[in-house]
Amino acid sequence: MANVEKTLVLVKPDGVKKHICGEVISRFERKGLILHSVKMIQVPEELAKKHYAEHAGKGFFNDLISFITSGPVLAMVIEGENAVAAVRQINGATDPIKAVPGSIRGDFATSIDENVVHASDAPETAAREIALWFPELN
Ligand code: FUP
Repeated sequence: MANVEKTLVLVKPDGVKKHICGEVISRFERKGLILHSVKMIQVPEELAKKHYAEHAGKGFFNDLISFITSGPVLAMVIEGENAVAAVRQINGATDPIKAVPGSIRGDFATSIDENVVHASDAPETAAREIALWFPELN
């Protein structure tokens, strides 16, 4: 297998409340990706701010932090060939209204501020985010 990658995926509080964690995991597994590590976490504010550091100072930053800390999150490391791009394709576009039906966001969300899932956007981001959410793997 060429280009095996790991990527960080979160089922955000809205996804956990909708009881679709299993559905989300199924979609990755169906694609042939592997569930490498998984945990439920009540996100500390400090972790949330580090995770979303690239958005610090933007108008929606405070709402982003409030939302991700509002309830339990399912954090996982997904592994497989081209995992970063494959997971983002399965998740669909950031804005659920632009996400195609059949993608997670296209099927389960209507609003950009509650869009069910997060996934790393590049291999370098994945390395940073995995170290942040799963320090025990280092
Ligand atoms: P993504 O790479 O798909 O996770 O999306 P971004 O890094 O661009 O945005 C991170 C999160 O910020 C998104 F999941 C939703 C939220 N967001 C807003 O709430 N409003 C915006 O205008 C843009 C992003």
